[in-house]
Amino acid sequence: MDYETAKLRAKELRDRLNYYSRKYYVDDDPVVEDREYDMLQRELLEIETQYPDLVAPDSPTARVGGAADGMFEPVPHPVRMESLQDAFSEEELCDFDRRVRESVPAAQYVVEPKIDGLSVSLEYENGVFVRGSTRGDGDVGEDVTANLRTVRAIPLRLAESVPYIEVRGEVYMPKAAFADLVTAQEETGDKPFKNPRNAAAGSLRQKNPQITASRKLDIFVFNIQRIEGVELHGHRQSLDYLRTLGFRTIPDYVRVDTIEQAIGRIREIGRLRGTLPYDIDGAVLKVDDFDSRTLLGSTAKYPKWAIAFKYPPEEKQTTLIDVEVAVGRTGVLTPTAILDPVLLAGTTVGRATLHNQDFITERDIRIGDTVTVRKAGDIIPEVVKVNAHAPDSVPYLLPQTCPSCGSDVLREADEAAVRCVNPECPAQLLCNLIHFCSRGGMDIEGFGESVLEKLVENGFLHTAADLYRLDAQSIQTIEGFREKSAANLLDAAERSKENGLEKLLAAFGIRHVGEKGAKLLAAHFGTMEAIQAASVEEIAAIDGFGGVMAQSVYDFFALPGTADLIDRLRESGVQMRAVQTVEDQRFAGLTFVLTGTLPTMTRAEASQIIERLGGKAASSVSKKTSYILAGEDAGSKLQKAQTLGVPILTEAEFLRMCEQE
Ligand code: 0OX
Repeated sequence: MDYETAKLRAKELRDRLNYYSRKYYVDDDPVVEDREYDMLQRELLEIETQYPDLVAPDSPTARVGGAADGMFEPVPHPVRMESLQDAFSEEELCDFDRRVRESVPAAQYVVEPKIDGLSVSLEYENGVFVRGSTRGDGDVGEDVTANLRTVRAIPLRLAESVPYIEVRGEVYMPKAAFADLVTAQEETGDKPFKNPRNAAAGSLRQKNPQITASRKLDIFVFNIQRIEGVELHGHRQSLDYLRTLGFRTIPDYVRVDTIEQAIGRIREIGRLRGTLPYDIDGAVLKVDDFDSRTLLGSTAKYPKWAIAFKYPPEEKQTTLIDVEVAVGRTGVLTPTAILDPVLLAGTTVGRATLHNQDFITERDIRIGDTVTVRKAGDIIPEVVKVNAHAPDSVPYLLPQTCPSCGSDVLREADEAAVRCVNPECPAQLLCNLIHFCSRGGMDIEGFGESVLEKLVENGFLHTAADLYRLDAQSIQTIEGFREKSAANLLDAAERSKENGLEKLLAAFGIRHVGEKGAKLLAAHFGTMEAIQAASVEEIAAIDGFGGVMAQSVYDFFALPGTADLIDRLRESGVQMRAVQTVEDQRFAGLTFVLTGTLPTMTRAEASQIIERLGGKAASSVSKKTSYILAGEDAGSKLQKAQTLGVPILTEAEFLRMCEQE
């Protein structure tokens, strides 16, 4: 690749990886398969190795993992929580072995499964659990002690009173617990987690430990980071010792003498993968002997004595029997392949997403085709390719009319999605109602999918405004509802009337406007009337709003049914003023990055002040950062800020900026 092409590609890769990484670590909402991320990251690394001057300060290759975002107290890791180098083929494992044997000719390895959860550190003083933290970027993590205390498998007191020990393990959510959680989330209309790893991460980074406690997390411990008063010589020995202390240690590990045996074991773990009660995303190969590890040492990021083998996503061939088209809340027609069921990565797969018309056309997927389906780390299977078309088949086209209401569908020029634009479409109505009542919307307890479905079916709900006009008698016509349960539903609806403008706007589910956008809208305009009267330009002037968002808000309020919906909600007593208007916006347009320990306040408190004054608290430093607020032991972020010339504030200077004039 020539320099100019490499430069362009590196920029594209950096932007994509940074976006994916933010979705994964900050929003707990991954948008690509882990393997795709790994592959893109590797491509970027290769370009950067070939052209070192293309290494940019914001390169995702320079970062190990999820940077802290100030929600929890920072915890430095004196012994770095290193990440693992990846291998995607057996050949790469042999290369690793060759490198190891140059320094340690008789190396023995331990092979263990690689649990797909999140790494944590647990510290014990005199045998008592005193602190638990996330890995963060490897040097500094976040204090999640209260949440980790709720994980039953973590001993709060060890069987032996060692003066000091810090161990590392992987917190994960068993597959069964994940399935139950998703079912419950679907019932309550909450956005379900995409995979067990995400569910574990979301559960651990909760402000309320009671929520973490309800999530059935588990842990496997696999490393001693620091220890006082005990001497250990090898990995296997240390795992045995950890078990005697009362830890749940990494299961199914074996010690081998050669790379061939290691590969054999790795293949075996790969075959077992689907039958395990937890997700694994690979297998780890580690040199057993500690002196040999010291001899091999580490690079800036990872130890040279260990490597992670990542399994290719499992693929199977099957027949695509039919295509089912559903209509979502925003009217988007989503095609799903109905498959002849196949066993894939431990579960029977009978459906796979087809995303949209472009996806189908690019692969020329037709009904009756023999297709390859894949299920990687994620839960949703996908059609990878067509192996053979069915005889006499024709290219598949999404219907031209809505499968729910029969209206014509539309495809906007710059969009992949085909949508039904009939605001009264019943399929959309149900999805809209589910969203309206969900936690992210008006948070009306009891109005889950099945209850709403019955209310719609029985003709009690035609718009969200009807939720506030229900009576106990109508509800009791639904099977399973008695006086008390009907009254509970009505109470919940009544209570939600006081939620305020912000929740109501979020409940409308305006395209491109999530909870954050609703908050900004409410804070900026203060009343529903003001928003209804606003022009696109006035809406676009809100800091944090883009043109697409503004247009979408404007379009929503211009829809024929919107004014009527709002009037009817108002008549029922639904409150439409912003609960709290932001008056002082002195930090509007400014982005702050917090790092290190501040003398008097926590980072969460500082973030709250910044946001209250209209600013943004971000997790990583870039050219767009306005200020870095640095406390004691500020690490790499401070260095990066210095290189980029970002102004650095002490807490005292920051507080001065916040003072009332
Ligand atoms: C896992 C896992 C993660 C110790 C030194 C570098 C990585 N997810 O199951 N990490 C490690 O090892 C650390 N082992 C594992 N089994």
